[in-house]
Order: sequence, then C-alpha cells, then structure tokens
Amino acid sequence: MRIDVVTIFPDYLAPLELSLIGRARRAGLLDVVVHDLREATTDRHRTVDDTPYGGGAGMVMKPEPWRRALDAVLAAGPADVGRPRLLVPSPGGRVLDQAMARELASEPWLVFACGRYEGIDERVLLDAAQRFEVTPVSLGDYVLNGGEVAVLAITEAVARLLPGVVGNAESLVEESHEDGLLEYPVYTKPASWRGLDVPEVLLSGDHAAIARWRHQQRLERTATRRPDLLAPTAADDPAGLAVVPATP
Ligand code: 6GU
Repeated sequence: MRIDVVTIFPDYLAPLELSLIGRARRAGLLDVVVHDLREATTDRHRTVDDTPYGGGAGMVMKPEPWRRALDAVLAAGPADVGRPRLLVPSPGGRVLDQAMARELASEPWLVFACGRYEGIDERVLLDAAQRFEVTPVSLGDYVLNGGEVAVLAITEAVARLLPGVVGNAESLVEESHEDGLLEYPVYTKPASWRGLDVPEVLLSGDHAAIARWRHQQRLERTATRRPDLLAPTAADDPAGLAVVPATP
C-alpha cells in the first residue's frame, strides 16, 4: 500500500518510522511519503492561509498550494492503481470504525490532506473530486488542532490489517470491534498479585469453559461500557424515534 501525507508539519508524522509501521515500511509492505505543503507555495513567505470570506475567527487554507501539492502527489504516485482515495481529516467527516479501517486496508493508495486553522477552502475538495475519491474522515466527536494526529491513528488502524504487518494474524481476529464486541480481560503471571487473583477458570485447563467465560465477559463488558454496540436502541436513539412497533 502507498500512503501520501500532505501537511505543514511533516515532523508530526515522524512516529510513522517507529514500531510496527516502521517495520512494515522497511519490509516494503507499506510505502509512506510525507510532503510539506509549503513546498507547493510560490511566494517568499510560503503562505498557506488567508482570512475567511464572510468574516469570522481564524484563517482558512488557500486553494492554490493544495492544488499544486495534490498534483505533485498524483504525478509521483504509483502507476496503474487508479484514482487514489483522498482522506481529509475533519471533525465533520465520516467517523472511523473498524469496518472503515478494513475498507481502507483494501485500497492500494491513500492520500491524506491535513488541514490546520479553520480548515481548507471548500473548493479544494470539489476540485480534487475530479482526480481522487474524496472522503472526509473523523476520529470522533471532539476537536483536534489539525489532521496530523488523525493520520497517525488512521494509518495505524489500517496498516495493521495489511497482510504480514502484524506477525500473529490470530491476534487480529479476537479483538475488540472485529465482531462488534469488546475484548475479554486478560491476565498473566503471577496468579495472585496484591491480593487480586486471576479468575479460577483460566487456571483450569478446561478450554471449552475458558471460551464460554471469555465470551460472557465480552458480552458483559460491551453491555456495561458500550451498550450502543449491542442492539442499536436506547443509547443511539434516546427519543425512541427509530423504534419499530412490534407486529401484533
Ligand atoms: Cl480527523 N480532525 C480534526 N481536526 N479534529 C478531529 C478529527 C479530525 N476527528 C475528531 N476531531
């Protein structure tokens, strides 16, 4: 998979050299290229932002450096893989979940456009839609200062799903969110620690009993911590608007 990132803070992406992602890059499973948006400016001050039409607080990212930067990404990218996916981190985007991470992991080429300030001139995305499949993406319902942290999170969620990136492929299947339930609690030695004992069943050697216990723990945990992941009823729909009346 090829990933391009356009940002005014290339150093923010330095962690992509580390750990699992860094190893995947060195192994040739993942090709990450980070581009400085300011390289696509032409003025002496390398200006990337300007005041918003209509007034209001903050600054807006100018269209022309973005157009030039995205053209350069397209020109230097892999041939014969079709239109890249352009992911635009934004609190107003589609909220990333495990299903979306899997969808992105099936793409050959992802391009991230990191906005800062109040955002990118809307016309950049309209214009880019002629050459990219544009998807605004959010990490959740809170506000970050810019897209760079989201790129780190999304890249990690996606890259670990690529074949060969996570050593033990089994560790991918029994995880939180892979089947809609949270993970069961885990323990290691010692069996007793500060008066806290590992649940008896895990020491029993009874694999069927352990599997039942773990499944029960996943259900209880999900019901307590994330009831919205179970039946999409009350937590998702407090007004009950989506409740379908039972058929008589
Ligand atoms: Cl993807 N970007 C920004 N700036 N804020 C966010 C976000 C993304 N996801 C949640 N908040």
